[in-house]
Parts: sequence; C-alpha cells; structure tokens
Amino acid sequence: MTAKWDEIDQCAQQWIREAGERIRASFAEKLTIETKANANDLVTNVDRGIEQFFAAQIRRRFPDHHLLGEEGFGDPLEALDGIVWIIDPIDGTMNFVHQQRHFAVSIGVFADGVGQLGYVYDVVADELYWARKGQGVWLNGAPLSRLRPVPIAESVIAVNATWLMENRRLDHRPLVRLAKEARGTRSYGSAALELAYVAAGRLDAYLSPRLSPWDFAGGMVLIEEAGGVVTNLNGAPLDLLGPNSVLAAKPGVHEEILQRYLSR
Ligand code: 2AM
Ligand code: CA
Repeated sequence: MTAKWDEIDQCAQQWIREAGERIRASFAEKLTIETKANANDLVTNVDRGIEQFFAAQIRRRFPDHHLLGEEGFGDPLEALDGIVWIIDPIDGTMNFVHQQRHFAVSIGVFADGVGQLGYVYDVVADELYWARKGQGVWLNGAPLSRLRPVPIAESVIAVNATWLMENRRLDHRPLVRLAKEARGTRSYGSAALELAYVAAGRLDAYLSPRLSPWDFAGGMVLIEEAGGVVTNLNGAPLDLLGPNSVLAAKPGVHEEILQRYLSR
C-alpha cells in the first residue's frame, strides 16, 4: 500500500479546522439535544453534522479509506486492514452542551492497525495537537518535549470522580490510594483532551474503565509519538474496534500505576 501521507495530513488538518469553524458558528444557533444510551449520554445535531461532514470529505477524496465514527456515519468495520480514520466529531459533548468549551474533535488515522496520524483539536482554545509517526508531536506548530518518568508523588493524574467512589466497573479503593499519593487529580470531561494533555506533559497520567475507539484513537497516536505508554487497565494493547479501559501515562508512571495500584 502506497499511502500519500502528506496529502492525507493536509486534508485532515484543513477539515479539522473547518469543522472547528462550523462548531464555533453553531454557538449562535439553537441546539437539538438528544440522549443515547442513558439520560447523561448526550448527542446533538452538531455532533451528527460534523461527522457527516468528515464522512463526505473522506469518501470524496479517499474512496478506498474506511471510517469509524462515534455517530454511525462511518463503515461497519470488522478489521483494521487498509487505511482507517477513527473520528469523534465532538468529544466531551456534555461540556459542549453545558459550557460551550472543553471539548475537542479527535482523529486517528491508522494503516493496517498502526497509528500514523493523530489530531486532537480544542475548538474553543484553537489548539491543535498533532502527531505524525516518526515526526514528533506538535501543538499549533510548536514541537512538544519527549515524555520522561516522574515519581507518583509529583504526578497529576486525570480521573473522573465517578471512579473514586463505589461503581460497577472497577474496584475504586486502589484508585483512592493513587489519588491520595499523587500530587493532585484533575478531571476535564473529554477523554481526547485529557489524552492530549498527557501527550503535552500537562498531565502525568489519565485513566478510564470504559472508552470507545473514537475517544482515544487520536490521543493514543499523540502519546505514543511523545514517548508515553497507552494500554488498557490490565496493561494489554487497546482494541481499536471495541470498548476498552484505558491507562495512558508517561513512561515509568504507567508501569508504576499498573504494578502498585491496578494489579491484584
Ligand atoms: P463523549 O463526550 O464523546 O460522549 C467523559 O468522561 C469522556 O468519556 C468523554 O470523552 C466521553 O465521550 C467519554 N464517555 C462517556 N461515557 C462513555 C461511555 N459509556 N462509553 C465510552 N465513552 C464514554
Ligand atoms: Ca467521545
């Protein structure tokens, strides 16, 4: 497969900025808000419109590529053969609806399952986190530093408060201990942004017991290119075709969380 990565990257950057403009313009219009799996799982006409925009652009320009998207306008994929775009049109929809900030467009482009390009675009801050395999990670055109280990006692860990109280997905007690032993915890409500912050060194780790591929695909490419580590909460590689738990962190921090806080 001879993929034209310069061309793919140019298109992705252009489309993601255009998507951002459309989302910012939507603030002036009335939102249609619906719920999906439960009352707090929100989707709007804008989420759908933006994913349809990407689907139309990709199909027109790259008819042999595949698309996996949160809102279902992509292709029914059973394998990762060829070039696959994994897109979340708005990650952090609750923030989009309630705050009109702290949400992102997330894109990962994979070739036969290997991450080649990653984008997380913070629409309101106008910050584009970008990585291309072998070319480093960049924030609005400025290179980001390679990630280095730090002690847990000096780490800022991103975790949603839900996972620090009794819940049905994981044993919260070791995570409470992690929260106590870390320097601090944060929760931003957008997995894509939290992963981008790990890639940028603003956070030392992020974890969640359940994310979908579109939540983490773009951020995973960023972090791996920055020298960080992304696995599930058991330390195994992520499956890009289904839901996963996620532990993303600086090297060293990742191992220490796995060994001291997550293994039973
Ligand atoms: P969304 O805003 O696109 O729905 C919130 O903590 C983060 O987790 C957001 O990135 C949100 O994505 C994602 N998220 C929330 N509930 C989820 C679920 N049930 N499955 C997968 N991802 C979820
Ligand atoms: Ca999402």
